Amino acid sequence: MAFLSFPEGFQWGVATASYQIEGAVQEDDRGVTIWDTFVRQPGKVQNGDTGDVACDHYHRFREDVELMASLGIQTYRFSLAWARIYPFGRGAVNEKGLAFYDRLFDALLEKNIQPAVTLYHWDLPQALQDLGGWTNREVVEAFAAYAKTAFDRFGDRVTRWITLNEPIVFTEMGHRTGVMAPGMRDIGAYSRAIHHALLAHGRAVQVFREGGYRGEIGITNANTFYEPADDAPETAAAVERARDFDTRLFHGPVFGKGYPASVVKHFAERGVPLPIQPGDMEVIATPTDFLGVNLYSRALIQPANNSVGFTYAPPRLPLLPMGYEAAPHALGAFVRWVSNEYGRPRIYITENGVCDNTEPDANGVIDDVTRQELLRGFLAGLHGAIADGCDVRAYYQWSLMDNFEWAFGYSKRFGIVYTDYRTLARIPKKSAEMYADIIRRNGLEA
Ligand code: GCO
Repeated sequence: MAFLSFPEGFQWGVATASYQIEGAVQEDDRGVTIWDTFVRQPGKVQNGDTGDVACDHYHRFREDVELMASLGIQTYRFSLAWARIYPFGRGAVNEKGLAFYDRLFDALLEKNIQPAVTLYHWDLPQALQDLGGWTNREVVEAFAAYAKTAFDRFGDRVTRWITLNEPIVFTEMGHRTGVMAPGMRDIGAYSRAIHHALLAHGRAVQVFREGGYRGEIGITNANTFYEPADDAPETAAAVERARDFDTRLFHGPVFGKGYPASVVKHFAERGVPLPIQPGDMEVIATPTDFLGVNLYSRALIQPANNSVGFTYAPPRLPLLPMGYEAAPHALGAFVRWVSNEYGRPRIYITENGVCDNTEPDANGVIDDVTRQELLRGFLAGLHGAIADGCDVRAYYQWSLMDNFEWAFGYSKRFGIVYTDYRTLARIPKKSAEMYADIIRRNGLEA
């Protein structure tokens, strides 16, 4: 065992998102969102769970900030609920919604916790969905206006902005597979949503630059580290196709490399070309300051005779309750790959974590050994990538506390703090103690 020391100034954080923790969905004139609508459709969310109460963070945020301070958390990534600020997505701004986030920012800064703010973590105002949501180009300007309001109001206290969380997930699962809000199953809707989401990102970055706000801005994507199931050259080609349809689809345009040709062709051949208009690609490529990386696992890839030319091979590592493999090597490996692919950008690990459903034992102790073990493995890998020259400056553990895990409802626990959904008590798990220790020492034994 050696002590792996992280670079001086490396930041340690935790992450959450509005719909997953806030609750209070009807309070202070918050507007209805696509998730409020989706959770009410029978069969969409496990056990019929909703985010109506969630962790009740809206009322308990002071307690949550105290909790973070007690763990030594240095930076907190969370999202603003667009519908608290613009209940109908655009039009009249809701002062009460802004005031809630004012209170939260002030509480964080009082404890010296740096906010990192995601503008969009999937809770689109329903009024915009009624116009077609991300499939309608009009949503792009609504997003840019909302972003400007956030920069104007909070820019004195927020210096780290993330435009979108995981467009790969909300475009595909929301519009093609339908397992997330708004639950569409339409490849044309998927194609339009991809392009409009990227355009909205680019417009927000433009607004940020033009306004001369302080701080930095970037985008966060979900990533899986793809590995070939065997050594065949066809398998290596399949891995590249998987990367095209996932990472490169979103990172390519943002880094000025455009959409991968294979993806452009895929949509065009199906009669649903990406709706690119002149000038769009320049907007999307407006330079950002960092890349947000979310990573939970890896996937083994093999060639397939299907529309995309690849498929997942059977897993070989132990499975986590989410159905994917426990693959701690994936974080460092992906960071190395993405760093090389895009010219060594500054990277923040905006999410990494483990689903571990351990319940309290007879003494009320929650010894989440799987999470602790994998967390050590993820961080050891990340340390190696940094040692190799990858410019990673912060790590956010997903999540501060167990919360509403989208279509899985409350059945999946990702927190380092346990949420007792009957009493809403927060109970730090063993992993929280471990994380606090890592933060204190700016490193770990591994
Ligand atoms: C995501 C989202 C989070 C999830 C987390 C665990 O990455 O899908 O950003 O909202 O809760 O990833 O699955």
